[in-house]
Amino acid sequence: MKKTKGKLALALFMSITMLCGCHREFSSPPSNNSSNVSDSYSDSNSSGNSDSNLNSDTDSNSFISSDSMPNSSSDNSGQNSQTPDIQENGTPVSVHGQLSVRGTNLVDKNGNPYQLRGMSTHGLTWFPDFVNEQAFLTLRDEWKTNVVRLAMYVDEWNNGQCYMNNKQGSRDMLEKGVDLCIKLDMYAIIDWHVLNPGDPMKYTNEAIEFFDSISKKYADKPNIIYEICNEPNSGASWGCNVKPYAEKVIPVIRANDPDAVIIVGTPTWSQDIDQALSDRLNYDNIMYALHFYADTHRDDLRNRLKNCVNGGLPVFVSEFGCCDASGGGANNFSETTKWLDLLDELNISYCNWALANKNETCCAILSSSGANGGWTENQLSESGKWIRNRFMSY
Ligand code: IDC
Repeated sequence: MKKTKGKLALALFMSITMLCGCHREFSSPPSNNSSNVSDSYSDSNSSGNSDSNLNSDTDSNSFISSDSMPNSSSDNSGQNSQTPDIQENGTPVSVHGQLSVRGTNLVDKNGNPYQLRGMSTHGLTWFPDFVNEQAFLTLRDEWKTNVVRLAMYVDEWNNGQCYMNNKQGSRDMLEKGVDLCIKLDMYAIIDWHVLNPGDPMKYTNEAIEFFDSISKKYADKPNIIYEICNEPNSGASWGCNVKPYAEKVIPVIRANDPDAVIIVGTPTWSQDIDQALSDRLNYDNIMYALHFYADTHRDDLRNRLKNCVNGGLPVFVSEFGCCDASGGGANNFSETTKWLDLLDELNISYCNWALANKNETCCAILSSSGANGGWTENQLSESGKWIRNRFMSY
């Protein structure tokens, strides 16, 4: 009798897992060879070139055409008129306070739609120099941004440059960044930068431990937004991996900080927001991450975004690049303009990758320039110049 029951239970389990596809083996995660990763970033919705050189030396001056370059007086066409100016009567958090999610909108303490716009750091322990007060002040007062995304790589292949290899160092850098944002009255996104491994569940226990302690520490600060898994990939699916992971981590944050906005990454490097649309998380104040790299991801992904927002999904573009999905190749500013105009129209917040001076197309600062803010135009990369002008055009 017992045996039959056991067999029945096993059969039931097998059929359920087969139905939801959760029994599936993952394709192997990105190897320790960065060029593999870049190839795979660019695999879906790709309609453009996908140069896989991660450490590209490409300096893409020649790809900029003046008419795709925003400036302070134009290129406002797509702006949502409901979106208030960032610097209205004070600095961002004092004016807008605790943010929350209403329908598809991020709203401020008064319930008005509010758009966060800003830079993402590169890996915090790779480019620690960029976490300094002058740099953040420049982003706030000159670039007119209101948020900094603090990217803490969970597990990478460069020893010592990620959380798993250097928990205390990563945590110290992250807190330095959060404390600066608090001091400067900006919003801060705490990004658990899952990239390797692609399945966020692999470090669920570490994530729980980390988010419990960080959300305790900053529980009373309206500045903080939590991003619990940057980019699930390598076959991690919404139903079998990301959602179950989120259902473990979200309650831990909620127990300490009941109303913080939480961003949840989506499968295929945060492109498959449609998987989340049909199977939403049952918590308030959740936003779903969509990431794009403008020269790789174009109309297909924009259409997916429109459909999902029409279907009621609150989306946050916590990372995008003007170039291709490897972070290299050429910038494509006309596609970036299409993207950002759409985001403005839909009141979707966005952060640009990356505040760093690595010799890589996506990095905003030239490698010959320092980290201390006050950058002049000729200290910025083509991408840096362009995105700064876009921020300043609001
Ligand atoms: C890239 C960095 C690059 C680094 C690489 C591997 O720009 O310097 O060597 O990661 O760690 C993402 C990721 C983001 C990537 C970026 C560009 O979230 O970590 O940064 N990208 O490849 N998703 C799509 C592109």
